[in-house]
Amino acid sequence: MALRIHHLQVSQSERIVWLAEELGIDYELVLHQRDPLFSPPSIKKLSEIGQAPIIQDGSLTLFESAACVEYIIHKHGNGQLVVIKDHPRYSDYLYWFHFANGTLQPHVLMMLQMSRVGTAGAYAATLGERFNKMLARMDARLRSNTWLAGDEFTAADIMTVFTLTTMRSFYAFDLTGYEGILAYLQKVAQRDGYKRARAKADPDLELMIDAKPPRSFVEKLKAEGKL
Ligand SMILES: N[C@@H](CCC(=O)N[C@@H](CS)C(=O)NCC(=O)O)C(=O)O
Repeated sequence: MALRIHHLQVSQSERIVWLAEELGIDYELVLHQRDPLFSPPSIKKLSEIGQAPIIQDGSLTLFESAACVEYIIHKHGNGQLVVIKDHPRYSDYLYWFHFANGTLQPHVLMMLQMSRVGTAGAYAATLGERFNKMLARMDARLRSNTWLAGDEFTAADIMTVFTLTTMRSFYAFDLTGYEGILAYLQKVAQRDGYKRARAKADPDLELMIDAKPPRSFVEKLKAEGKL
């Protein structure tokens, strides 16, 4: 059985489809639609937590974006798209790979939850300030480097782009002024692997690479009478 990738549409499992396309590996793609906002039963059947991404390889079922990315790279991708430990950019690679899901994505989720419960005040202000600093650090990095780890496109980029694009349909943030990040997103969108992944995984989804945030996914569901 080929590697099977379960993608919940409009979600961070887009990373795994993108990775498979960049590596050019053989895989079977299984698409799952949100129901209407959260995972459908087909995902819950595979994971009691009910979150994507999920991959299956023979008798193995694996969850968690970073684990899936590392597994696929090493088991199916001949170790491509990583920076090896003796390379001068090794620590840059490690930092940006882990920053994506260790800091950036959880921070955006925290701001999303705070906005839902309507919490304001000093804590929200601190989160906002810190987030601007995160974007500024990434922007500075991308103004002087083609990709996050340096000259080469790596899995650190694959881990990061969801939060700057699709995630903004769940929590709107504006990228105006972050010219390094915006130029980077343009470059990402021109990659053949990214184009193929979007066409297979979320053909109807806009790219969300502009400075202004995209339309809210929740508002879209409401307008369609699904929520
Ligand atoms: N840290 C996990 C997070 C997984 C996660 O939050 N997945 C979301 C997609 S963005 C999901 O499955 N949402 C549907 C739901 O929670 O029901 C990972 O990177 O795999």
